Amino acid sequence: MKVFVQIPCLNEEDTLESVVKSIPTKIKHVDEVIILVIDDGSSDGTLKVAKRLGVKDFVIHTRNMGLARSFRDGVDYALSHGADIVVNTDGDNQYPQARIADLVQPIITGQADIVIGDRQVYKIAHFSPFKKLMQRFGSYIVNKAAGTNVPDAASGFRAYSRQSLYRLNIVTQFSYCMETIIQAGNKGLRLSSVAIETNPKTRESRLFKNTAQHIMKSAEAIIRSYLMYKPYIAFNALGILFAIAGVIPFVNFGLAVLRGDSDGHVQSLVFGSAMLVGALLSFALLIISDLLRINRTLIEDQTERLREIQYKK
Ligand SMILES: Nc1nc2c(ncn2[C@@H]2O[C@H](COP(=O)(O)OP(=O)(O)O)[C@@H](O)[C@H]2O)c(=O)[nH]1
Ligand SMILES: [Mg+2]
Repeated sequence: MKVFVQIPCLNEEDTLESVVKSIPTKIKHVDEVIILVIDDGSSDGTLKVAKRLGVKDFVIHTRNMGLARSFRDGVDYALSHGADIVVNTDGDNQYPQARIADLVQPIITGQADIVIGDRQVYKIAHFSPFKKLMQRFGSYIVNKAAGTNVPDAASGFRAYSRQSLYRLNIVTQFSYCMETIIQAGNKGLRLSSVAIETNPKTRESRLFKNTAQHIMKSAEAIIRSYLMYKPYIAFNALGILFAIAGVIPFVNFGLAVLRGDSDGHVQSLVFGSAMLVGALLSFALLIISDLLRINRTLIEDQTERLREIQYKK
């Protein structure tokens, strides 16, 4: 059993040492723990620090390509070097690396495909009440869209089985954390959580400038993933709303005719027709998006098989 612990890094020279040093070298049922540093175009001494600490495996981006891409490239490296499990942790020493042993156990025993470190957000001292509320709300929405029960959907401290990585396709630039859960849930992968305590904050988040931006970007990622898997629900609801809004003025007009005062009610017909056109469009989009979804499923199937061949051990 080979475990790769990948650390995506953007200028983490100050904290990388404590991260690397706290990664356990021996884990029950694991033969080898390999540390993989993904340098996402750092301009500081991240690489130098990593090499000094004895890290031998690297993915190096010559310029900054973002966290989602860093994650994907790390996974690609790990899988092509024979990883059975890939653990992700951050370079800012936010997560307790010592708990990696607990994170991988449910995968080793076959009880889970993906294990997520639950930061127990309500306990984190430096999170404001509003941030805590938003984290809970975000997780609630993700779980609704994924049909899962993950307490901390935004946590980046995770372990993935090799098989689950064959099946996940990260397509958004942003918030791969949410995206992977929604995909995993919809693909029937088994997720579980392990409660962890986070380390004291070492620096501000660089992924988000402020909470508003965090919310906007997370919402965007959730809506996009949702549309990807359940477009019919969204367009069906929209279509029905338009249809109701279209039928009411027609009924109204009919009643007016029966009363004999149809004059002056033509606006109802105009409005009703516009709404019915909206309904028609929504239902047409429903069909198209559902066909696209079927197509995507087929392509994803092929991608999974391709990865199986490509990364064959
Ligand atoms: N902000 C940012 N972080 C990156 C990028 N590429 C890799 N990372 C790493 O992603 C991890 C999470 O970033 P961080 O700023 O701590 O975001 P947080 O999850 O909101 O705390 C850190 O290990 C970063 O070094 C990037 O393009 N931007
Ligand atoms: Mg952080």
